[in-house]
Amino acid sequence: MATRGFVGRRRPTPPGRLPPGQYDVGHDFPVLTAEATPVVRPETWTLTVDGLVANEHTWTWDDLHRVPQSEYRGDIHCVTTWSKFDTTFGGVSLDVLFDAVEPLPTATHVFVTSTTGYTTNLPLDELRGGKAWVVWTFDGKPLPREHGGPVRLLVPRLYFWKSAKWVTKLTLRDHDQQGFWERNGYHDLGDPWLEQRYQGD
Ligand SMILES: Nc1nc2c(c(=O)[nH]1)N[C@H]1C(S)=C(S)[C@@H](COP(=O)(O)O)O[C@H]1N2
Ligand SMILES: [Mo]
Repeated sequence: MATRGFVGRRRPTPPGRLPPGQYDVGHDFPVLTAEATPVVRPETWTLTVDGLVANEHTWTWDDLHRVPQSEYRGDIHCVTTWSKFDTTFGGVSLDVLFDAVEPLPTATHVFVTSTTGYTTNLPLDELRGGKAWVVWTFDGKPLPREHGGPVRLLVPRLYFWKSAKWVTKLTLRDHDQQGFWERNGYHDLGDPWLEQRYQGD
């Protein structure tokens, strides 16, 4: 690798690229997991979108590979202050899934659940319009288990704790219900550009 001799020398960050209080983590991809890392088998894994929708639906791994795929190329920001530039994740835009289930007009928030019981909450608008994906590749390779493989949520415009690893359910609601970190003092929205780290920020 051409840059090996230069590890430790930080590239200057273009102005405006880092949200306030963040630093460029470089080539590292830290792993942050509150629970034990599960073994999730693609053959038995499913993704359900339910709650305030016209057509509740459950996708298998094979089903998800049959709908139009898309990629995210860009940065991610963890509330513990690292940001990672130029990531590439591949999967399916949540727009495709929402088009299938048809959210009811009363739906305003989404409660996300992982196979492990990890949860997080988001406004529905933050997941629509090309802003969120379920992904199973990172840099063109299968998403590693410790990073949420086989499938994780990706919501790169918000702090990375909203991007639930081993995601299995999205429930649309007419109110916000706090997830795991939010109940423990983290912000309900978590916009890195507004530095919404904790409740009250
Ligand atoms: N299921 C689950 N998803 C999770 C977490 C977790 O602990 N469990 N941590 C969150 C946090 S705080 C961050 S920063 C990212 C970390 O993802 P990574 O380990 O792939 O870097 O996952 C988010 N999704
Ligand atoms: Mo995080």
